[in-house]
Amino acid sequence: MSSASPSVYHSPPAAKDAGGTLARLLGASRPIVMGILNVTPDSFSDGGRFLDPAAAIEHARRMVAEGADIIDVGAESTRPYGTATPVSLSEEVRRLEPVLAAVAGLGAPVSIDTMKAPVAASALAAGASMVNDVWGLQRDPDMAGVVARHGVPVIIMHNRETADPAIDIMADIAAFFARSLDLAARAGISDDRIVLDPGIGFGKTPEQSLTALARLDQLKAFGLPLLVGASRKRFIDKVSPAPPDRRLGGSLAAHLLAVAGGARIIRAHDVAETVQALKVAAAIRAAK
Ligand code: HH2
Repeated sequence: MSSASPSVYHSPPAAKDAGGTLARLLGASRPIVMGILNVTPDSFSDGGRFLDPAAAIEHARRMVAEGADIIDVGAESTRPYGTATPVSLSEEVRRLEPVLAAVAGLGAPVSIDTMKAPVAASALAAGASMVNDVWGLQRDPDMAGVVARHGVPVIIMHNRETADPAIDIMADIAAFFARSLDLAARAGISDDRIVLDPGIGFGKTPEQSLTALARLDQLKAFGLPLLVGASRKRFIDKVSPAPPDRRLGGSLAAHLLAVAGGARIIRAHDVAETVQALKVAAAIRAAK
């Protein structure tokens, strides 16, 4: 990551999380909804729809109005199911620049979905207040340092280069988290700023994604909040064939069960529907 701009990358700690963004969010007794904003041409379900900054900002505004607690902004598709075109550092920053400050001004905390430390640093400087790393601090050796210096929460997501149907996926996820948590501790990231995510659809067969959802409660052993992002993912298609934009029912089913299994944060494309499903499930539980 030598192409990082030193002025941005080595910016002093901003004590971004001085107000305890994560603690405040998790203080709510209900599940937290993270709305997805993909400023990309090629995301698997909505690529190209929000590449235009005005469309992106409008979509974020709508998600906040619909009840999103966090907006997760990404400018590089992770394409768990195929080969995304790698995006250069400068292109990723260029896509984010016209969008981040405006989205951060909408009132919901913004997380930056990137695996590149300089992109995270530049996004934090532009108004993001959380980092969402789909490689759990293990891809870019500078990522843990950036998170620690800015004092922000980080989402550590499990990932693998390729799926291996022969492995015990829960053991793999637990071993991955242990490595990530070690990196976090060495960098000085405190536990109260860490969220764990099993990475539904990432380096997993569809069956392993189902297993990760079914056994989510095992991950509670880490004692950290859990995030699940099952929205529109391919395992849904394996159970009930449908293209990505017709997987809302499967997404809601997965997310309701994820909450029952211990998820505190749900990452979703369809915010209004997700908020409604979570509210109704909670009302039914409360009426018991
Ligand atoms: N899934 C995607 C991207 N980022 N981050 C976390 N923490 N958890 C996830 O499950 C997750 C994630 C993939 O979804 P999407 O952003 O819609 O697609 P793409 O990566 O193609 O932009």
